[in-house]
Amino acid sequence: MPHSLSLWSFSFLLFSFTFFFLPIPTLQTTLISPVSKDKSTHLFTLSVYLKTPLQPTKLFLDLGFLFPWTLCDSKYKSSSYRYVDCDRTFCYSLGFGGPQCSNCTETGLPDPNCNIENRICGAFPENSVTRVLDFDAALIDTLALPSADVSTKTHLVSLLNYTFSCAHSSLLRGLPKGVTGLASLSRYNLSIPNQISSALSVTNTFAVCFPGSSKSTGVAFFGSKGPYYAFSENSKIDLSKSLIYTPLVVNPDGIGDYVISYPYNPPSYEYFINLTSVRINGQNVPINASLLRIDHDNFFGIGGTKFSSNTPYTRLESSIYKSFTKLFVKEAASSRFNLTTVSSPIKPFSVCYAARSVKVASVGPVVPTIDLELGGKKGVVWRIVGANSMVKIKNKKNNKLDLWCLGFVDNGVNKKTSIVIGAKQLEENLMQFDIGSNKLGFTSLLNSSLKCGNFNVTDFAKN
Ligand SMILES: *[C@@H]1O[C@H](CO)[C@@H](O)[C@H](O)[C@H]1NC(C)=O
Ligand SMILES: *[C@@H]1O[C@H](CO)[C@@H](O)[C@H](O)[C@H]1NC(C)=O
Ligand SMILES: *[C@@H]1O[C@H](CO)[C@@H](O)[C@H](O)[C@H]1NC(C)=O
Ligand SMILES: *[C@@H]1O[C@H](CO)[C@@H](O)[C@H](O)[C@H]1NC(C)=O
Ligand SMILES: *[C@@H]1O[C@H](CO)[C@@H](O)[C@H](O)[C@H]1NC(C)=O
Ligand SMILES: *[C@@H]1O[C@H](CO)[C@@H](O)[C@H](O)[C@H]1NC(C)=O
Ligand SMILES: *[C@@H]1O[C@H](CO)[C@@H](O)[C@H](O)[C@H]1NC(C)=O
Ligand SMILES: CC(=O)N[C@H]1CO[C@H](CO)[C@@H](O)[C@@H]1O
Repeated sequence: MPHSLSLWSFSFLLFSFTFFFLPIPTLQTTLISPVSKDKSTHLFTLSVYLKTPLQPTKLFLDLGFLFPWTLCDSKYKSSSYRYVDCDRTFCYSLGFGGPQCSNCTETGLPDPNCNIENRICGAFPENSVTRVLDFDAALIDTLALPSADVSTKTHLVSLLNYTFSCAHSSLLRGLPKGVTGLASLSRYNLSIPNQISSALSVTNTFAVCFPGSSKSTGVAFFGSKGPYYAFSENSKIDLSKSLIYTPLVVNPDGIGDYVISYPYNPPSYEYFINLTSVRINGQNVPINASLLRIDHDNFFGIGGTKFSSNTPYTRLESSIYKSFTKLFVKEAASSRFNLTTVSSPIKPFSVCYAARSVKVASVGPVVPTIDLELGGKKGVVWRIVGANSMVKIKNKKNNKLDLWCLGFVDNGVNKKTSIVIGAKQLEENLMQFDIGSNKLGFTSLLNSSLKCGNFNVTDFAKN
């Protein structure tokens, strides 16, 4: 059984890196990484450079899993990688899920110096989509990302001590085609934003814009609270100025977030927000309020609302799903929209309309707006319009009647988190995760002339 993560020792490790080994702190450094949408899984990828010499690498972008991992097989060629010598306490403190030592024969890495007597730190990487767990080695190698600084346009900034887990190719099953690992953007110490922040002494903040189409490219900015420049009609717009803020809530109970289990209960490293009510076309969705709160009483952290980039559509607890869809259907039937559901919706959805009966405007299908009201300052609302609520389905049956379906799914009962906001609902929003001060900044919608593609980032790791 994997053991727990010891955080004090890990901070000690970073502490020593920070104060004794760091290169001279740079000026304001914003790193930029392309974000793309996978056509078949509807999940997102992040492009980075890895190894020596640097190789463009596509990773599955995950807001939730603890630490990054990468395929280490016979094709892993790099002159700069190294294992971490095993000392049980040290491996434990590294934070890859246990004090287990591994040996070099357990990874697929070709290692001419492999001596099975050389014990190295192990790691427990996990596929957050399929929830499959692996055991492999912890590895250190070079990660590099382009700098946003215009004066150094083609300049790459390197992290020489990027620390991640190796994984076997079987762990890639269920992830977008072409990816060779997972890019963790969680709150955990080993996530990519956290490693960038400590290695370069920059703010522990990242922003991400998930593209709404596999034909365009979005962006992730690391190490900066702005500016985030987008380009529209010959003008340059700093979108960090349009952000509105809401607190990021820390779920005190991380239990159940990952397959790996801990003998004690660390906090969740996922991003929760304080959703207090949901309105459809201005009408309140009746929700049992206790489902929206995180219940710490029994140390299970049940309830509440989080973001997840490993589920394509928002998942709602059953009773919420029922009242949500009921109200949506009622509002959509009102004279303003005059929409009647089809009798045979396409799974996993339950509310669909014939595409020809739905008008489409610049911000997507004209349907009732969904407002998520968030805690904190009054009036903070995350508005979901048609482009983010409806999914176009090419229907092969039923006389090829194309449909627009409400892109939310029933998550059943007894799941840890009541509302899991998925990929579809995150698209074409700029979201800033300020991990250092637990704040989320967002722009409710980029409009018809401004989308994630307007950050003008080119995906250098196209398959
Ligand atoms: C990376 O780690 C090695 C070994 O611990 C250390 O010698 C080196 O200075 C570190 N480099 C950076 C840039 O932190
Ligand atoms: C190294 O790992 C292999 C594969 O898991 C295992 O069979 C072997 O016993 C290990 N060797 C040592 C010395 O621990
Ligand atoms: C609301 O949900 C809580 C937790 O699931 C449950 O204990 C309670 O009975 C529910 N209240 C109503 C009125 O349904
Ligand atoms: C509503 O739609 C139905 C058929 O979809 C149509 O017969 C009716 O005239 C429409 N009503 C209004 C007020 O547009
Ligand atoms: C969520 O917001 C409500 C209403 O503003 C507030 O009473 C509650 O304390 C907040 N919860 C958290 C966890 O911030
Ligand atoms: C889109 O949003 C940008 C930034 O908020 C604004 O400058 C622009 O005028 C908007 N365009 C339209 C068509 O609404
Ligand atoms: C950004 O991309 C758009 C569309 O491809 C192009 O028209 C514009 O010139 C680009 N702007 C900059 C500053 O690169
Ligand atoms: C260096 C660093 O960021 N360490 C943090 C790792 O995570 C723990 C628990 O969240 C923090 O207490 C440390 O400060």
